[in-house]
Amino acid sequence: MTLNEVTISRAILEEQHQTLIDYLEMDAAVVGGGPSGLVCAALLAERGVKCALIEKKLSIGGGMWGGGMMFPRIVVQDEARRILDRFGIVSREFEPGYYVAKSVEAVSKLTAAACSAGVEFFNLIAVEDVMIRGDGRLGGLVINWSPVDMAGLHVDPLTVACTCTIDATGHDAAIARMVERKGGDLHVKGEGFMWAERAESQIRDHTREVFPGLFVTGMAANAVAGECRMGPIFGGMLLSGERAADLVAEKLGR
Ligand code: 48H
Repeated sequence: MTLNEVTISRAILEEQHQTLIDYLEMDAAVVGGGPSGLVCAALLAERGVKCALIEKKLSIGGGMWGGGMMFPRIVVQDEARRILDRFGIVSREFEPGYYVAKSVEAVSKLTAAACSAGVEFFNLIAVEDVMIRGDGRLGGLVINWSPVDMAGLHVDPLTVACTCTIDATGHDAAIARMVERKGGDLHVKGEGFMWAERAESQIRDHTREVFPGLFVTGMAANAVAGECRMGPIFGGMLLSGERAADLVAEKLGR
């Protein structure tokens, strides 16, 4: 068999072009591919929700790759260990109640699970704005290639329609801030000091629908609520992603 470069290019263009068209309308758009977004997307897709994950960076995984200060290990507490197990992420008990796992394995297995469940990934695409109409709901996202933003190019975006949006953009709570900036009835209080016990115990409660059609998960949930940060303990991220999936599935009647 001789390899034809034009066929290779056509395969990539036709496949991804059609995928993008297929996802111009979807049930759930998860913005941000960190741990909370990955768990949320994987669990939604497992329930048959048409779900895309939009990530502005090249790689999926957000802040989990780097573990704690670039030591590629994460800590997960007792309550969240079952989520590590569910995704086949190996962990070791360090002291009673504290489990350590390898961050590269954690990101890879969460990503693989999301792929297997049917999540469609759109990396290198940034959400730059939101669509809110007369019904007062967030019903769509304004997207553009991340390199367009990085290069400061004046290129107009495209849009996708989604019934539910999940802000999993981490510390920035980028989507919630867009709603606030454009005059939506939503106040992002901003993240508080480091206090692992407090931050981890509150994050599930802060994971909620903060604006019609917009759910927050992970660090974004704590940032909207003015809650503390927790450092490199990731149980709260996993539990928050799971909670967000439950809330969105309930909203969608799944
Ligand atoms: C598309 C975007 C956009 C955009 C951002 O930061 P993350 O890993 O998010 P979480 O909340 O799942 O996990 C937080 C965790 O990694 C962490 O930082 C912790 C626990 N910190 C504690 C502490 O005390 O510091 O991932 C968010 C992702 C990133 O990959 C961004 O690139 C992406 O969202 N993103 N994607 N469009 N507008 N904004």
